[in-house]
Amino acid sequence: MSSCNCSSIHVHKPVDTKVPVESVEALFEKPFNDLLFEAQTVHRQHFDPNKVQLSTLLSIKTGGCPEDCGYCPQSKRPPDAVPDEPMLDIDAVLTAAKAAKDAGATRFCMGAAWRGPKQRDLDPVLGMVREVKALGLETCCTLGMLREGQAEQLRDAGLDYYNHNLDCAPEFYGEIISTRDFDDRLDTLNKVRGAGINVCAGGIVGMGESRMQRAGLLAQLASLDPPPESVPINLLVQVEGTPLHGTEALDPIEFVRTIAVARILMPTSHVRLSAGRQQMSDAVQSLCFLAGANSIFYGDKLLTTGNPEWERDQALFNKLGLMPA
Ligand code: SAM
Ligand code: DTB
Ligand code: SF4
Repeated sequence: MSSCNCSSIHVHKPVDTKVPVESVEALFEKPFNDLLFEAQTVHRQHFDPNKVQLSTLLSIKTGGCPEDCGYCPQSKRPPDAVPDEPMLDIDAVLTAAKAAKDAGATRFCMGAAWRGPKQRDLDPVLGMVREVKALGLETCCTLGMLREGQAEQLRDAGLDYYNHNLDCAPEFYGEIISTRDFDDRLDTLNKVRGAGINVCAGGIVGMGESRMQRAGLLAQLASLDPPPESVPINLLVQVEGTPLHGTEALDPIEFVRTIAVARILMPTSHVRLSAGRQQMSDAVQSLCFLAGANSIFYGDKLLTTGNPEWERDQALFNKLGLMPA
């Protein structure tokens, strides 16, 4: 399986997966109430339905990325991209991590706008992982593609989770990114799994993909063996200047369906309602929790774009009787 740069008119047959795409599509086709009931039933078999895990993000190296991911404001290709900034120092990282812990987060996720870390980039990150972990937080990193031996170094520093998203179905991939292919992503996930680090892998919807392609993304994630412990489902945050700015918005009900299908396919994974929450009403977020989402990014910033303020999330949790896990 490799990426394809052919035009969008060319229709690809879905790639064969352990979990067949057709069965995933059949879930998407169910009446909404039946789908949500099934998702909530599955959810209750494995989790406390009123608990939500809180992860806080910090961009430790922002902007100037050589990759061409069409959704991303940190790629240096768009003319008004986020400027290239130096890596944060350890004190800034620890200040942010302590604030996240005080606000109730249990996991701290450090992201870098890299294709992948060079050894001289990884060394300071290992120190950050060690010290954030020493604060009593779970640690997560998202640094791009990993080379041989890097996952083991991260594990030895105390990394609990590595986030690396498949982003979209293989059939759609070539329309979004040309600088790395789908198999490169699977390869990094294998390295993470092989080192014994928990896998955090999800994708983005609302990029103009078809329902079949949303099903294709979830079929790929559910076919990872074992499935990822953590599955972030991002709704595209449309940033001006990025190639995907202006894409037709995804119907919120279809987004809720995506969460429900993820929950049914990966019953023991944490499904994270991820990017896109700032633009979402409380009602749509509540439906996502009913559909089985049991994790969020918590804190007023994602990497470079906004996320609901702590106070708004606390008010929503109070309204719904949700508790931090
Ligand atoms: N550079 C590394 C990489 O791409 O692997 C790590 C950081 S990257 C920003 C992490 C993930 O954020 C991407 O894989 C993508 O799924 C998500 N992401 C980036 N920009 C986004 C956007 N505008 N809307 C939604 N998700 C986005
Ligand atoms: C994930 O799946 N979503 C997060 C995290 N993993 C790294 C990133 C969302 C980024 C949204 C755009 C931005 O803030 O730059
Ligand atoms: Fe770079 Fe990651 Fe953004 Fe792609 S998603 S442009 S690799 S920062």
